Amino acid sequence: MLPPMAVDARADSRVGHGGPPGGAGPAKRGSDRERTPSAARTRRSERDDPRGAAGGEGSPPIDPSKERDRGVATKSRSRAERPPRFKVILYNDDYTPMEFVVQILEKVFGKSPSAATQIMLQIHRGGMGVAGVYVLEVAETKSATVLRMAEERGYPLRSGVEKE
Ligand code: TYC
Repeated sequence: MLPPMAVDARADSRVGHGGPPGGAGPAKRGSDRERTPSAARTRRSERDDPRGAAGGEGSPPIDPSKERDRGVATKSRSRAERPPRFKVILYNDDYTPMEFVVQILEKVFGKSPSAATQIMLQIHRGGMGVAGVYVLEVAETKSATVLRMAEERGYPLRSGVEKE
């Protein structure tokens, strides 16, 4: 017999199941529960902020003129700025063995065997697929590694880099 709380938690964990198609992997019950409980949200009463999303993560409003008075650098760059990301794309061909593509996805892109197989099949059926997303330099290095490894074995596997 489950205590009432346990029953509630299980009901909560079913909320918001909207993963990508084909995501038939094991359900991450733990993380679902962390993300969804409304109880956890209401507990944060100190962040009861009527400004909502416009207030930006509950940080106090910053008056740029005051910042200048205090000699704080105020270059107008957004706090959350991050370098652009680039997709490494693999393209299908008729000759590169499936096992080799799976190996590449595991070794170069750090995919699990099952994720690597799914991505490879997606490329095989759809013509191309995303092996991973990185900052430009990393994406280019990985793409070059793919081409070199394929070339070494005489496979025509192609890869490229595209802005996300
Ligand atoms: N189409 C290839 C075959 O049938 C397999 C393959 C998959 C090749 C993905 C390239 O990026 C690729 N052997």
